[in-house]
Formats: sequence, C-alpha cells, structure tokens
Amino acid sequence: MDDSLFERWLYESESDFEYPNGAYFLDYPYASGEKEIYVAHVLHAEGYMQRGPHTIDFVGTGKYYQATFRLRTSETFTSSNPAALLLVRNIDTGEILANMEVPINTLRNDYRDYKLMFRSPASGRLSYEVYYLDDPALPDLYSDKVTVEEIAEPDPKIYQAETEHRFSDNGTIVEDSYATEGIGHSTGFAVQATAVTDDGKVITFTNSQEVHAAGNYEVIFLARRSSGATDGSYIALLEVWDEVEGFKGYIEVRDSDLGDTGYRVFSVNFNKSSSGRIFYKVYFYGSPTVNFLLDRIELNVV
Ligand SMILES: [Ca+2]
Ligand SMILES: [Ca+2]
Repeated sequence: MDDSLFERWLYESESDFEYPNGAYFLDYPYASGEKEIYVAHVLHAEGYMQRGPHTIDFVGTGKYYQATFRLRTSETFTSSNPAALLLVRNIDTGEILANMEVPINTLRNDYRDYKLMFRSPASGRLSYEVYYLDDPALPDLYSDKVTVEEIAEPDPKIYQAETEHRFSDNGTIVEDSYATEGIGHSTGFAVQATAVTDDGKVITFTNSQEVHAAGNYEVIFLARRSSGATDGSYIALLEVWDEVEGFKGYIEVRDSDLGDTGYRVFSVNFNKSSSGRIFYKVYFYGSPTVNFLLDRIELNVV
C-alpha cells in the first residue's frame, strides 16, 4: 500500500499479514490505524507473530530500502535476551535479505522503531516477519506496523552490536552515553562483556544473511572499556569470517588500546573473492578490572 507521495509504504500489523502463531488483535488508540497485534508468553508459543504481505512493491529496482518495525511491550523489562527476530525475506527464493534481533531491554510500553536495511532483489515477493521467541523474561509483545522507505545506499554499512546475534546470548546489552543508536531511547546501546563474569566468552557472533559482492573491504569495530586499572594485557579478539572463504582476518586488542570514555576504531582489511555473507566474531579474553563494550561494526568498500 502506498502511504505517501514518494517511495514509502505502510503495512499495518493488524491487517496486512498472516499470523501463524495466533496473534490476538487489539484496539489501541496510540497505534497506527488504532489497532495492533499481541502475543503473550502465557498464551502463545514461539513462532511467526506476523509474516507477509508477500508484495512486489519495490522488487527489481536495485535500490536500498529501510524496513521499520514498530513494536512495544507492557512495561520495562531488564533481560538482554532477544524478544524476537525481525526478518526481511524473499519468499519465492527463500533468501533472507536482512535480519536482526530485538533485545528485551530495548522495548518499552510505548512504541520503539527497529530498522532493517535491505537491497531490492531482482524478483520475488517480500515478507516482513516478526518471529516471536517466547522468552519467559518478556511477558508480552505488541506490533503496530511496518513501514518501508527508499534510502540512499548506506556508506559505510553499519551493524549495531546490540541488534546483532550474540553467541549463546553471552554478555549484556547496556545503555551507554558514548554508544550510538538509541532505538528511540535517550542514550545509545552497546554489548558489554563484564569483567570476570564473561571471561573467555564469545560475546558476538553475527549471523547477518546479507550477501556482499566480491571486492576489497574494511571492517571497523568500535569498542571501549569501562574505567579501571589496565596493564596492557589482551582483552578482546575481533575476527572477520566469510561464509565461503572462512577466516579472513582479525585484530587483537589490549585493555590499554581502549579508552574509557569514547569509542575507538579497530579495523581489519580483507579481500573477498566471491559474493556471500560476512560474519563478525568478538571474543572476550577477560579482565579482572574492566568491562569491554562494543557499540557497532561498520563495513566499508575500499
Ligand atoms: Ca496498526
Ligand atoms: Ca550501538
């Protein structure tokens, strides 16, 4: 459905999708169309809360788009576990064009916007999907709408650590005044590896399904530490992997390389000889004194 004069579409959660896990419909005065859909831990199982609308609204354009999912919960919950997965999928090829996680502690009782960037496929029908994970730490989840709009090609492409996959849900998602992307909050979010608690853990291992062309790339990790004593020992290992070519490069970071206020840049350059997915892995060696925080990862074509 065309929502405006220029390249913007609106899909209402309550009317433009299918509801495989039996989401309920609610009237809500603050919702677009004054309606939303709802799932609850006590009533619904893990599964697709909404899927569809299987349209070809902007297929074959080669342009970049941003899909914004508008979600809320009933009050503030503290878990860093994912509440849901958001996907943009080409249902005719099965390809996932973009995906992200919605951390429970980023949701509030008023709506927050979760944004996914994707590139138009050559053909196929598109689906904007909310996969509900039924975590007991999140009693309920509400979805209002999905809007899709054309954007300029992102340069660099930015991947916020807090909405990327965390291996075994290690680490925690924290609000951090130095971090970027607040998801509608007053401060940004970051993934934090906590001293001692998270020693020896992989805190991030992304699973982005976005396909990148062959070429030369630079990956930038933006990281900082909490305040505390440092001694120059290694604190983190930042790695880049390719789905076809395997391990592509890494950088080891010492605690003294990190600032305790702003984020610093750590880059890995690599060549990709075939098109495919790129994955980022962050391992926390550990520290007796300081936490390690990852704000975001950026991908540049060089
Ligand atoms: Ca709505
Ligand atoms: Ca961030």
